[in-house]
Amino acid sequence: MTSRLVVVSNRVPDGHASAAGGLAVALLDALRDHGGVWLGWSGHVVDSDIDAPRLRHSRQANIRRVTFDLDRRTHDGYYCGYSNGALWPVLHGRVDLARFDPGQWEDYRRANRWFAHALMQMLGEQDLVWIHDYHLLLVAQELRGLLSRHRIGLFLHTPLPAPDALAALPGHQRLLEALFDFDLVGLQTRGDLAHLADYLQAELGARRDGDDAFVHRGRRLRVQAFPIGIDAEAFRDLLREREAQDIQGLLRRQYARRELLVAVDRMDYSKGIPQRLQALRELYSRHPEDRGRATLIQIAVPGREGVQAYRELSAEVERLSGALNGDFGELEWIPLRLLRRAVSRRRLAGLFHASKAALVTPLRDGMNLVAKEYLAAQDRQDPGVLILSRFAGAAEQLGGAVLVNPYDVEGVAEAIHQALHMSREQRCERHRELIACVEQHDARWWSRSFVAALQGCKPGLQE
Ligand code: ADQ
Repeated sequence: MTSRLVVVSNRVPDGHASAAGGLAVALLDALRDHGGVWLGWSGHVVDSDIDAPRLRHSRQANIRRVTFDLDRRTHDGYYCGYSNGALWPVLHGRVDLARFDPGQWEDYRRANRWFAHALMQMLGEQDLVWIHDYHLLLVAQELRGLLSRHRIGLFLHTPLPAPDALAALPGHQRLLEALFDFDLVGLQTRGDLAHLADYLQAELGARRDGDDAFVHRGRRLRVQAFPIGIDAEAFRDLLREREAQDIQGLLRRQYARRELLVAVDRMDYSKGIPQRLQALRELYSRHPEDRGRATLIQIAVPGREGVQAYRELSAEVERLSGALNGDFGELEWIPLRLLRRAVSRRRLAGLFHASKAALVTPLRDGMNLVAKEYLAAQDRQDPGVLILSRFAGAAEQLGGAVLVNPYDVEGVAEAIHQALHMSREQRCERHRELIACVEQHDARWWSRSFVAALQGCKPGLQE
């Protein structure tokens, strides 16, 4: 009997693949293969307290969406608080930005319990459960408490820092011990895997069992790296659509005698946007010949505005971009166009295609799908250059990009200069190697590898 796949993530996308980000596309694909369910928060917050969430069901083709609302208290403590105010910064090595409020642990646990209860109402005996990300690290533990013997996997989309940084999280042991209630934990890179292996042994006293498993308190956990990919073909196909062609044509006309640089991120301090703007400033100071030659289009979609660090970042980016344009702009040219909003995937594909280089320079990133999307959207005969942070998970696979240290503004400025002046032959050579990797390790490869590994686990196995 084939098992149904039940995907669980904090949010469930609205189902319009053309508007969704890379993850949604990859998972919708896996769900279509298995005919499954996607469970998560609806995105709505209600003001009165909820005792138990009410599930809403809808269906799209052979995929069932099950969502529920959160009450204000849970949303603030679980989502804004513990998940995004404490866990996200710690996982990205930014302990300095983390806010630890003991009360929020209870909110996090309650929300994870709600997810587990919702799951138990719908799971069939053979179903595979695939949990996503740092918001839901306790769901397997809660499910086991409800006597679930399902195969339960977790994929962590963020990086996993060295044991010392993880240990800065108050109560880290109780959080990370709960990983042993999963059967499989998937991480983005081999580097993350090494950090987790060190943590499990040094901080929890877990015992290694073979190449890719650990045993602790009678439970066996498999840990493996599954670098997430994109649907490269589908992304390239967007270029044939009207909206993509219109924006390409418009940009080509507007920038006929200039080059475009592009950067696309969520407005998040892990993405290194202020450092990138400083590097651009450095470029124009060091290389006056590049002034008037290249404009950066920086698209940054705001989010998590309930968290103070995000409001501060937004203000800083605004200030730096104003200063850059004020100090270097000319009547007929500005160095930077900042757009603080989401852009449709078709327009993104057109923008990537028209750009001479992409600046993907996060300070730390689990993978970074923009790097892969940029490569997929290039003209193979005349491709642009990917400038990639060595601290993005993608750098482990895409070593042929122009790799930079995002903290080194002089180094990034030189890399942009190099990209602007790179010969077509060099660009083609680099792109050939990079796109081969993106196409081989695509979204389908990622989800199928994870699901196959999960299917291979013996559920609830005791030592
Ligand atoms: P994110 O931090 O959101 O994801 P990323 O990997 O870049 O980062 O994926 C973002 C997706 O959203 C991409 O498909 C991108 O095109 C799209 N996107 C981003 N900004 C946009 C904008 N302004 N307008 C329109 N679309 C936009 C988390 C982890 C990453 C990891 C992914 C997947 O933080 O490290 O790569 O999950 O595992």
